[in-house]
Amino acid sequence: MAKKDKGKGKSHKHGEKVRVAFRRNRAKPARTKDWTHLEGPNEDQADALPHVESVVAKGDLSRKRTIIHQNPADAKGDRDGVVVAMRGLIAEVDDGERVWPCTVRRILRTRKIAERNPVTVGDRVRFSTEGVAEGVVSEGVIETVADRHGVITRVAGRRMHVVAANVDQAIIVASVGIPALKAHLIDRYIVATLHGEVTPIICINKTDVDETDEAAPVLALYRDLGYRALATSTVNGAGIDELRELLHGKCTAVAGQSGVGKSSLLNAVDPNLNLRVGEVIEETLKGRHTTTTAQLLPVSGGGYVVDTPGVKSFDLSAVPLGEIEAHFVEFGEHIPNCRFADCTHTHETNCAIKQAVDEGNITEQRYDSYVRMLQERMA
Ligand SMILES: Nc1nc2c(ncn2[C@@H]2O[C@H](COP(=O)(O)OP(=O)(O)OP(=O)(O)O)[C@@H](O)[C@H]2O)c(=O)[nH]1
Ligand SMILES: [Mg+2]
Ligand SMILES: [Zn+2]
Repeated sequence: MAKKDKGKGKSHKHGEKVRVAFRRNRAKPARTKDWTHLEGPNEDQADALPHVESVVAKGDLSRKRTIIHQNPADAKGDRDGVVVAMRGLIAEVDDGERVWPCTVRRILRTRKIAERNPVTVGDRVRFSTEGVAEGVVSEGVIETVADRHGVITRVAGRRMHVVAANVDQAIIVASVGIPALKAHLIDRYIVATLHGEVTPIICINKTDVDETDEAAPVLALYRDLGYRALATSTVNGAGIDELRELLHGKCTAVAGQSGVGKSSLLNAVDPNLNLRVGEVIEETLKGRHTTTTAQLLPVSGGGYVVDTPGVKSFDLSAVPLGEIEAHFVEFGEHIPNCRFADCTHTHETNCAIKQAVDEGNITEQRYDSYVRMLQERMA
């Protein structure tokens, strides 16, 4: 597959054209490679799917959608791909050539019922396209899903929803101005992220309107805890280069309240992403949920991002109660010194955590966050 000039691709605007071009691409015969070693609906085998890394720019219209190397169908018409978006029950799967709308094999839906969604954005899947008509709602059927690492989970009502899978790190975006900076919310995102085995990175956006330098102490706090924390502005460009560097070669989910500027940040990092951003609405002081579904996108320079929709409240019921303390890194060294092995660090006497708070070794803010999360779960 001949590589084309990447710069050339970047000079073109995206839009509806992207999809049209992919449909045209279909005409390409692509059944040369031997994938028989991956045959069969076996999850262990599916796990051996080639690791998706390289972004091969194949010309002007494919940059946004080309997320895996060339990956022709095997003799049975099965292909490997990555789920780039979910539209209801339809998974949009990119096999490196084009995006295929796929349904999920019933057996797979049943097997993964506990997880609520058997397939989510970022999943590596094997799907069959044989005997499926072109241009209909679904053109393929997902047969297997590779084991996941790094998941972003959220609870919708009473059901667990995996927003994104195979994520290495999450940029937790908060903002100064509107919406206002809420450290407690950052702590909640950190706990949720660590629970999913994803590395959190804290980002405080809209620093161009930070007249009182509100971001600085918050950034300092998280840096002290050992987290990467950056200040950004899509208006004056602060921190954008640093953010771009952080995304390089990784799969990064971008999470945070609606209106903090997640999509704006991604557009600043890579203008070709051309994501929809919200309008400024001063009256309501609330985000408008401009991004409505998570989608996986390659960023120029290498790496992938999952832009996620903001949520109003962030439910932590996916995290077992006893696990919460483990996600407050600074608690770790003190916990063994609590008098009671099952100390919850709330009402107990001789609690090393409370003592550390008194002595200023754990901040009030972090301790309050912990207590709030615990109380909420016990209510
Ligand atoms: N002042 C200022 N405004 C910004 C900045 N970044 C984004 N905004 C504005 O914030 C608003 C929300 O931006 P979005 O990028 O849509 O926010 P989002 O986090 O993607 O929101 P959802 O998709 O609803 O979750 C828009 O009006 C942006 O113009 C910034 O650095 N400074
Ligand atoms: Mg958005
Ligand atoms: Zn304790």
